[in-house]
Amino acid sequence: MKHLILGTAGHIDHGKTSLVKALTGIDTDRLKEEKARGITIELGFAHLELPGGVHFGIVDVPGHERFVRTMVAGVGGMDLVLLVIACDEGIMPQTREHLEICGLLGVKRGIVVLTKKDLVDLDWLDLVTEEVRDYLAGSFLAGAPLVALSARSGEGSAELKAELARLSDGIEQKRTDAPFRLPVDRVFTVTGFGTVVTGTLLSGGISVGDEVEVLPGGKGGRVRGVQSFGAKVERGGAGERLAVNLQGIEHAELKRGDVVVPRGLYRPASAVDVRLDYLASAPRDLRHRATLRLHSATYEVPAKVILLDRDLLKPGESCFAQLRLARPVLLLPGDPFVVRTYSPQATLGGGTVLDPDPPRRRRRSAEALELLQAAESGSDQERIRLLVESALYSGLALEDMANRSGMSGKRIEAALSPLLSAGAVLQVVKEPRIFLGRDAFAALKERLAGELNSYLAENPMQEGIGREELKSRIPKRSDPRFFGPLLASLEKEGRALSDRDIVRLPGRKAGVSLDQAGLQGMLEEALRKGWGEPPTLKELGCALNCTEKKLLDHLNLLSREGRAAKVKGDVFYAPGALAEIREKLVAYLREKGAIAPLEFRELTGLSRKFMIPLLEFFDQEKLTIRLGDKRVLRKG
Ligand SMILES: Nc1nc2c(ncn2[C@@H]2O[C@H](COP(=O)(O)OP(=O)(O)OP(=O)(O)O)[C@@H](O)[C@H]2O)c(=O)[nH]1
Ligand SMILES: [Mg+2]
Repeated sequence: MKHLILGTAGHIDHGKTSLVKALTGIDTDRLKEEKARGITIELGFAHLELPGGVHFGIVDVPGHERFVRTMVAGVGGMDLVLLVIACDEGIMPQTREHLEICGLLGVKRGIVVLTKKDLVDLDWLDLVTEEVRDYLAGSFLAGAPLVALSARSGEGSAELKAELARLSDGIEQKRTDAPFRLPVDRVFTVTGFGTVVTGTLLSGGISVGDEVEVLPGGKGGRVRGVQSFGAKVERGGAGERLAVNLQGIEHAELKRGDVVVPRGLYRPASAVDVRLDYLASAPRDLRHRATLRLHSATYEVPAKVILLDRDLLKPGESCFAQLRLARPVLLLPGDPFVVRTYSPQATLGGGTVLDPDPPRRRRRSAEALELLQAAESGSDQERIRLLVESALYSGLALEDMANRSGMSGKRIEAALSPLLSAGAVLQVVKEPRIFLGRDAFAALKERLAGELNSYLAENPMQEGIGREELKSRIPKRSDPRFFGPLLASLEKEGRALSDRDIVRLPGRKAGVSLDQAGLQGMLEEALRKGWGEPPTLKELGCALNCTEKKLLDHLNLLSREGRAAKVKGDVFYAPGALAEIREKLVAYLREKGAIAPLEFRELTGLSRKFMIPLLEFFDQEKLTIRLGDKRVLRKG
């Protein structure tokens, strides 16, 4: 059984609801107010099965100009439209507007139904037919079948059904292998069951027990029951009108415009990149940054239009634009939409979503325009390459690739594999899989090499930079997880060398230039001069006009080389001076057995400031051991 959605369109009172009733026997005007006023206010739903094995879900829309927004919500998902024109009135304002909306929302086929045939004579019918044919030339209904009919007498109904059967042969059913997406058009409660939503399933299949999420709110729930065309089923498929009973979500938490999707799969976005077609019938130019209302599927949201390649869009023109939305909604690549104004009420244009979660774009950026061009007409490979490239240093995860391109996992893999083997795209994280473009990878690598080089230039005495330190220098808008592959690539090129927890430059030795040799000589000299009371770092800094940090580096190096003796973090002695003090101390202890600080002071002639660190140093060296306030020689 093939499932298709059939919808009505046309001016108020032209006989849409009567036509649906003539075809199906179902009166879709359910509301009291609809009955009283004789007009349709809400979307109406019916269904029709044709002998050829086609099952139509039918959406009947209101024709009143005040309810165009409701009409728009009904068009989402239509495979086929019946453009209803009453013979006695001919083409009227909403005939035009509805036709334009159907065109913008991607309805590809339809049948023109001239209703109320019983009210006119044949000559008149010929005139109207001609007028309609002329008008439709150039629209998606040019050349569409045309059926004249009377809902009153039933004349023409059989012919219309035959046309429907014929036309539906060539229409492909919506994709059932994609994730399910159900835009909600009605919400109600059924006593004993709870919350029920209805809608046209745009893709995939939804089954009893499925875990769902309602976007944009993100409320989670479970499918308790599914009805398709009023009958209980285990699974509803794409193209069917469904009523879905949801567990765990309250009636008040849902409204028309919400979308039911698998839990955790999609993320609503507050901007979309689109192809924007501006209707020739639009009353004035569209300015950059104008605010309009975007309608897609069953929702509408205010949107600021960022024209990406111009300042004005004239009626009849088309361009790339970014729509910044007043609140996040779920749109996917290829989704059609219309834009309208409310005062005065008018449909101005519409188009197709190209990138449903884009970054803020700079206007007139050649890169952005190229990306959108590819999204619109490029090959899969080109689209994926540009998507990854446009993510720059932050890289693009596989999941985001799927969301932003609208491609299935299989298609993405097929597009990715030649890109990976050509090196145009690199996988930098395994789980989840994240990719970087070639240029971004190379640029990040240069950044890292630059950090390594400049660190070592600033710290000539260091063997290398700490691994974590280097990792922390990856640019903020990138990701520390990329560090491993970046470093590995630098190593492969011989531009870095991992050595346990430091990263070195191959072939470089911690060492000093001539100038620095001079500085070291002066340091040694200063320590020797100070002898038992060497200068502090601060004093050295002033004397040698040098930063303390740099001096400390040099002193540490000197101490590693045995050219200075380190007594404490920043206290250094000339090796000879320390050896002399040590000798004196050992001789004293050998003779006297123990030494108190005061005695040490008499022995060496040093002030307290120098004496204490020295005594502690000898304890630490395990030369002496402290007993009360005295020191004795440590045995062994
Ligand atoms: N004589 C005659 N009257 C018709 C025919 N079809 C519809 N009507 C009448 O036209 C009026 C409007 O019909 P509806 O079917 O409600 O029109 P509609 O297009 O659904 O109107 P809205 O939903 O409000 O836009 C009703 O009074 C119908 O009885 C027809 O084929 N012949
Ligand atoms: Mg109606």
